[in-house]
Amino acid sequence: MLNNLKPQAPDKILALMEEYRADERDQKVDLGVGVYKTAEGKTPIMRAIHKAEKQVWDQETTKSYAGLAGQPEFHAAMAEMVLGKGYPADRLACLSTVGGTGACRMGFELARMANPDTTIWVSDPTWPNHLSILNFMGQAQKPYRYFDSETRSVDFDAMIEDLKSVKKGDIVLLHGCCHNPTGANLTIEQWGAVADLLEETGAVPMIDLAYQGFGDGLEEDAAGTRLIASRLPEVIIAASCSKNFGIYRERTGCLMVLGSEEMKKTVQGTLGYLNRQTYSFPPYHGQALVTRVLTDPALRADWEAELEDVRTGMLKLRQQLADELRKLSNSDRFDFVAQHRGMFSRLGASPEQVAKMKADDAIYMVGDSRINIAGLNENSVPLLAKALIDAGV
Ligand code: PLP
Ligand code: TYF
Repeated sequence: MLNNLKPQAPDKILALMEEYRADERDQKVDLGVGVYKTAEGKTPIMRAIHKAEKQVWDQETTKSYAGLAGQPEFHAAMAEMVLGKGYPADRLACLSTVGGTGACRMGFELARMANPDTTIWVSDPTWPNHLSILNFMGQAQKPYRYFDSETRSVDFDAMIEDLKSVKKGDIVLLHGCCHNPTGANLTIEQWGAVADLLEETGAVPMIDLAYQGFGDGLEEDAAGTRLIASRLPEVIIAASCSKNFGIYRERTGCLMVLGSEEMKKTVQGTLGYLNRQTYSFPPYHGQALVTRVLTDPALRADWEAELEDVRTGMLKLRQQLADELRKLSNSDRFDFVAQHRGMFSRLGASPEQVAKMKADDAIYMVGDSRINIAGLNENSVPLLAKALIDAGV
């Protein structure tokens, strides 16, 4: 039986991570997988998480099963973080999931249950996992244009033109902030225009929010999501706690579904059903940590301060790289690096140029020339800038 299985193509980003580890050159730079790193290349446990973990260790008295849909206090804390104080609890259903990836998967499953004929519209490009999950599900999907590879900014006219073809009951998948892989994001006015279009067409927005706090700030990064939530009758949000709480391996995420008050009970029941069919109870530990950090004022203040340092550190590296490239290229054509937000920027190098930088300079980036800004430090920024110019980018 098992001989019927065909080899599966590996995840390119995870394969690159292995390749980097195996590279024996002393001077090497990892700009691949989207994991935050300090200037020393470490991915630390955040201070507040570490303290919360000690508290949980001291106070937890059982490891018995907890909630099938997750912990209500986690849902409330996440809803407030994402949607703001005064979020419409009476029409919100929540599900704790296995990371943001699990939230995306469950969101797609929910959409398919609600409308088997739905088409899921995804930005071109998008996070490769979106596409592979949708392909695996056999889910109808269509790309909408998003990125202008000349200016390395959002091609908003093209995006809107493509989204004019969405149908009632289709899903439009949007990145809430810090677009992966491009780094190019919608302005708040553009979010408003997207909301107009969704209202006109009756399509349902699904927002993947994996980097809240990594772009312009915790509140600012939720602005687009909040605008959509305030305007549309039905909204699906897949939030990840992996990056902003630095708890990647704890696999913590939250799927939020806004609908009518009348449907809340059915939606909530369907969400629990989806967990049960897939893995039964979701992981508990990460939920407990995040809830503590968000609800204890001292832990929260410390977490927000550390997250802010992470964010501004990445912005500084962006500015340094843009300045360095301005100098070396004698032009402003790389200024987009300082305008992009989040961990990633798509630089616009060809696959051959990306391969050359890996071979000649031991600089690892994803094949589409996406870099993880947090993989840089003050010393490696000039190396990357020189490598880009030498490669003819
Ligand atoms: N969505 C996007 C766009 C991402 O980049 C990620 C990446 O890490 C996720 C969702 C989910 O991540 P996780 O499943 O680790 O929470
Ligand atoms: O895009 C990234 O690098 C992150 C991490 O299968 C990631 O989102 C990459 C690949 C993957 C899961 C997470």
